[in-house]
Amino acid sequence: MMSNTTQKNLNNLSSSQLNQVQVMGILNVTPDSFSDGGQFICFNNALKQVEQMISNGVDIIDIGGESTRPGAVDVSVQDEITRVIPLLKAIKSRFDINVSMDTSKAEVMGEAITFGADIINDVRALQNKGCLEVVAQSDIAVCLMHMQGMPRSMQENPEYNDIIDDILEFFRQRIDCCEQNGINKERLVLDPGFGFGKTLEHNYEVLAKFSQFNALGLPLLAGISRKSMIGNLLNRDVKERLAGSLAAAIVAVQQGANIIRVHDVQESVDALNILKAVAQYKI
Ligand code: 7PM
Repeated sequence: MMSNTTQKNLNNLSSSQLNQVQVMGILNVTPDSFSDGGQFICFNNALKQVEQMISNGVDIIDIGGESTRPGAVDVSVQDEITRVIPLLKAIKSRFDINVSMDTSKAEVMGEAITFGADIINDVRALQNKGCLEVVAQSDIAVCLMHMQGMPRSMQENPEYNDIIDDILEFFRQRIDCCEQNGINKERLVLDPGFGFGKTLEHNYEVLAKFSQFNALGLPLLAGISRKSMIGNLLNRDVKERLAGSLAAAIVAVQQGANIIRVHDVQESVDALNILKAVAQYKI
C-alpha cells in the first residue's frame, strides 16, 4: 500500500513537465533614501545580484518597486518609475534574461512594456484603473494574483467560505475580464497569492490543494519564499527560512506549479534538480 502511494505521487509529473518549471528570482531593490550615493550603490548591487542569479540558473528576474508589498506605504507613480525603469533598462541591455515587473500601476506597466519587460506581475490582477487597457495594447504575459482585501489591512481578519472555490472563482472572473478587454488567455499565469489576505491555515490549505488550480488550464506561479507561513509555522526569523521555503516550493511544483518565485535561486534550482532526477524513473 505504501509503495503504491509513493509510485502514484511520483507518477503525477513527467520529466518533461518538470523540465519546464521556471525559477523566478526576486530582485531586492530597496532604495537607500538617504543619499544619491546610496541609490547608486543599490543600483550596482542590484546588477550584481542579477548576474549572480543568472549564473545560478534563474529563468526570470522579478523587479519589485515595493508598492505591492503587504503593509507598504503608497509610492507615487513617478517614484516607482524612477526606481524600477532604469534598472529594467540596465538589465535588458546587459543580460539575455526574462524580466517580470511587479507593479499594479498602469503607467509603470506602460513604461515596463516599452523598455522590454517580459511579464507584468500584478498582485492586484489588473484591477487598477487603466491596467487592462495598457496590457491589451501589448503582447506581454501577465501574472494575475489573488488577494483578499488590500495590502494594508488584508491580514486583519481574512475569511473564506471555501478558499479554493473563492480563489478559482476570482481567477475565472479575472480571466473573463482579460479576454473581454482583448488579453488572450494564452498570455495569463495564475497565482493564488500566498500570504495575501490569508491566515496560516488558509495558506497551508492552498498549498495542500494547489493542484486544483490546474483545472483552469493555465500556468501556475507559487510565491512562498521566506513568507510568514514558513516563519510562523517553524518559528524562524526571515533569514532562517531557507529549508522551509525549499520544502514548500517542492510541494507546489509536485502539484503543478510552473513558476516558483524565490529569493534563493541556487538552492531552489538544486531542489528542483533532485525532483527532476527522480522523475526520470517514473513508472
Ligand atoms: C513583505 C511581505 C515584503 C510580502 C514582500 C512580500 C508575491 C508577489 C510578493 C507572490 C506574486 C514577498 C511579498 N509576493 N508576486 N509579490 N506572487 N506573483 O514575499 O506571492 O515577496 S511581495
